[in-house]
Amino acid sequence: MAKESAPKVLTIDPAAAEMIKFAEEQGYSTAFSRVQKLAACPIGESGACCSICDMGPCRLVPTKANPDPVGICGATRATVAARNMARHIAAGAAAHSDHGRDMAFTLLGIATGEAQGYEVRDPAKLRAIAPYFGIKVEGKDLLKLAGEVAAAALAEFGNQKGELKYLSRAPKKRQEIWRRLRLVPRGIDREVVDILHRTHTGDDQDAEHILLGSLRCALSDGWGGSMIATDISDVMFGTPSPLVTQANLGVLKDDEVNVVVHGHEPTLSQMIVRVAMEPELIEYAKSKGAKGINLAGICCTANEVLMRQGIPSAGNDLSQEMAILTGAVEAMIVDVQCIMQSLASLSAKFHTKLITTSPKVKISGATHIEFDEHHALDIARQIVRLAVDNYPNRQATRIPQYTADLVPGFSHEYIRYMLGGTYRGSFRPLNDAVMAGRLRGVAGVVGCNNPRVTHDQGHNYIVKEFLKNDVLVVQTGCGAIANAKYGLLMGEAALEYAGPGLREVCEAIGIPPVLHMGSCVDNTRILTVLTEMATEGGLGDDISDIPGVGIAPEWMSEKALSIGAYFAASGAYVLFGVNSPVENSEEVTRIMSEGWEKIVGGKMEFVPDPEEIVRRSLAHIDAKRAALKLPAYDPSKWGKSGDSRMAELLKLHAEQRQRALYGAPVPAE
Ligand code: MSK
Repeated sequence: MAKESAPKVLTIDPAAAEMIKFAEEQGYSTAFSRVQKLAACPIGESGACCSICDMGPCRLVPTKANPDPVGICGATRATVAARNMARHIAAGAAAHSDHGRDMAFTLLGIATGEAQGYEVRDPAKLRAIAPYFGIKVEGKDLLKLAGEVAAAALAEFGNQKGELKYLSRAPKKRQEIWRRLRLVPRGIDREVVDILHRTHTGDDQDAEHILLGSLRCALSDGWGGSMIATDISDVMFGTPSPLVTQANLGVLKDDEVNVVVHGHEPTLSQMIVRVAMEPELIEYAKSKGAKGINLAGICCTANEVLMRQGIPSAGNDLSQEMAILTGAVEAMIVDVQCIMQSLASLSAKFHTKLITTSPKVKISGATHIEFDEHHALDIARQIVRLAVDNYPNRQATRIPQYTADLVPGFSHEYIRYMLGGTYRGSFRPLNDAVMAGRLRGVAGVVGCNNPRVTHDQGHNYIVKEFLKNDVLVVQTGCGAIANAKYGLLMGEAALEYAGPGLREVCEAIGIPPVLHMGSCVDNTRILTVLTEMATEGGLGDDISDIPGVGIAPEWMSEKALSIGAYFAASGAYVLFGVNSPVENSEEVTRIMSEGWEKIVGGKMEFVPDPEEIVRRSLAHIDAKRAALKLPAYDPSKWGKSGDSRMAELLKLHAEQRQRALYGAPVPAE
């Protein structure tokens, strides 16, 4: 039977549902309407299409008459699926890493005095990362050090031989595995090019070998480009620590100029945050009849300014069109990645100005104001002024009145501090909680939205199941916002959803049961947490020993595949929802799961059913506990600490909040 192209329920987000209904009534096209008309290509979806040369494209679909088809050149289903996967991973690694490169260039601009408006906001982080690049800190002033770190980071892209410097941050045992398997990335650009070369027609035609190459490329993202992006962003804009802010479309304001930043790189958005607070621009907005300037974000640019300045998020990936449908957005400013082309035609139906800003990204129909860090403040002012000028053109608005509070900003530095304190920062309490069984394990639930499955439902269901089972959850990207919208990133969520052991941990430390760790590039913060856990003692000596899993329930981007692959290569069990892009080859499916597990200790599986994801995850966590000879998970031992009356009151408060937000205890699953 043919698969449905769209889920029966499009979203669990009441704000998005309101906008979808409006779009349907008015005949506006959105991802939610297009997915109902456009079924996924069954050949491409399963990795059966080879289009890398002009003898094809060849569709390697098995039939009764030809159960094991090959391409015109003789390429097997395994080779084709592996090549496609490797190319996806290389594209994802390239996107993330290029983001890191841009951050390094801006840091260099700070050092040379050419990056207008930027500064080193976190000197301690700069001093902390310099030694990884082999740079001595003592006796150097900040700008000199910034220049040396930026130059060393940029050199990592062009390295031809040797090892990426950040690999030394991984557990020793992990580094040995990589060296033994020749998985050590040499230079970031070199590994991306290596994949594009070896997957050219007539090159590498051994599925296992192609996929090993893709792991090396992914590692150059996770322990290279993305980690550089995270670190240098922290240096320039500050290392995040918890603060309170809000998420969902209700953060847009009816009486203010709404400026929405969308994409990934924080360089321009940070300047927009700054200039939107300038009295002259606020006065200018007032002169146009608005009460002020309201900033909000979408996707990971949102996460960048959310966790550092508390700028609210209007939503995740599938909310980008919804924001325009409110009629209340004067300007949507986009940089790179995850920007739907449809924004141009949709915004043309409203007064919204869609502004592209990256030298790499233009969209027909959008206004292009090219970003250049040498004139960042001037460009940010020009853009905000343009948004203000557009306010008088606003027609009727329909902002769905849904918002939820969240506490983002759990950098690994903050987690270390909150667990131990200023003078004895440590991951010991976290390891102790896992060893005792208060925490059954840990999970990273990350990644995108995908309209082929119900918007936010996979994230929401899986996270709640983990909480119930005493699994501490960390999140990044659109997954974090998916759960922020339902109050799961607040302390009260521990009382409402957490099992007894996890609740005790949250009460003792004073944290939400779901920790927001940043944007997609910030998955590297999770690598650092896992490394800290592995080296702290008591949970083995490698990431592969830790009772933990990584999940991307609603993935859609190539970056997600790169993230999954670098976590697997680092020893983690990674599960993807939605569908399998290698389904057409049992061999490739097996290599990426059992095969990788044998050699690198981590694996990558594609499991569309969220219940099965939870089942496999918990089984894996329990097996890792058993391998470490930790006590079997027993929730009946926990939950007797704390002030039970206070817990009741807080639970009541949490229920009232949910009712106030959504009119029902919890949005339907
Ligand atoms: S934005 S890559 S949809 S997480 Fe980072 Fe969201 Fe996925 Fe884009």
